Amino acid sequence: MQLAYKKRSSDNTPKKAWLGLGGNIGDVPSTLKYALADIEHSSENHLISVSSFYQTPPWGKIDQNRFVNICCEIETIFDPENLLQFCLHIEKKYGRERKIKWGPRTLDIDLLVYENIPHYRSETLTLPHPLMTERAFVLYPLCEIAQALIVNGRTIREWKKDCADDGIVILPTHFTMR
Ligand code: PH2
Ligand code: MG
Ligand code: MG
Repeated sequence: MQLAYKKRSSDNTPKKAWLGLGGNIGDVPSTLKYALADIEHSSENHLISVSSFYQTPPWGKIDQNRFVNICCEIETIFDPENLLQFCLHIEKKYGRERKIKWGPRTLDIDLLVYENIPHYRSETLTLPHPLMTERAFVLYPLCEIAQALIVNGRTIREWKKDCADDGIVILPTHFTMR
């Protein structure tokens, strides 16, 4: 009980947070579905909505396979640091290895935005995610589930308008909660 209490956000009420998930090694749509199920089945988090699945060209380091990316909204009782640790734990469960910056990965889960904390910076975490407003692979899925969310003074819909679509394709895959 003590541990569960310590993990809670400072005022003890669930907070909304938005996550960006992606990968380009293995059967990524399946990995993403398993990761979403793990989030939903954890006692600290509740899945609110999930975007479509997007096939996206590699960004930043272009000599690698295309990615599949999604975004989701959750309700969480974790504070930002513990939510990040939870995300890293799920990444590891699905074989994440950290070798090359922006390189190939089975699963990446990035904490994008955390409700009521417009800006946050520690050694391990910066909020909002510093590159999210430049990345079509984040803005396209995120705009589906959070178009009016304000990040750095603009809505996600406005950020997306300024972002080239990059050849992004919506996949027929869906996540359904069971
Ligand atoms: N993640 C990166 C680097 N480049 N490109 C795409 N399309 N999707 C990603 O998730 C991605 C990327 C580092 O986190
Ligand atoms: Mg990332
Ligand atoms: Mg990451």
